[in-house]
Amino acid sequence: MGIIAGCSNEEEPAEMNHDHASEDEVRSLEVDLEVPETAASGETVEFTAHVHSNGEDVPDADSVMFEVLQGEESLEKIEAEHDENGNYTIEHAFDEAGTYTVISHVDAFQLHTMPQKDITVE
Ligand SMILES: [Cu+2]
Repeated sequence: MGIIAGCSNEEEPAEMNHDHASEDEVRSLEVDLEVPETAASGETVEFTAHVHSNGEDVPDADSVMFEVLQGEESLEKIEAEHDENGNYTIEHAFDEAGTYTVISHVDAFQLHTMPQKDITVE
C-alpha cells in the first residue's frame, strides 16, 4: 500500500516502522477495518476498526480517526472512542449518492496503520 494523499500524519507508513519498537518485544499494529459495501443516502451506518497487536486487542490506542473522502477530497475526520475488545466504532450517514472512501488512521506503539475501504451510497 502506498502513501495515501490526505493522511494528516507525517510519520512513515507502519510497514517501515517495525524496527522502531522501544520495548524489548517488537510490536505489530494491525487494523481490520469494517465498512459496509453499500448504504442508502441518509442511512446511518457503522464503521469499525478492530485494532490488535501481537495477537492481542488494543483498547488504548493513542488515536483512531476515521476519514471520509470522495476521490482525493477529504470530507470529514471523526475521532473514535474505544468501544470494547479493541473495536473503535463510529456512526455516519451520507447525504448524497456516490462512491466514498473510508480510511481509519490508527496510532499506537509509535506505529501508524491506515487501512481503507470504499462504500457506494445509492
Ligand atoms: Cu494515516
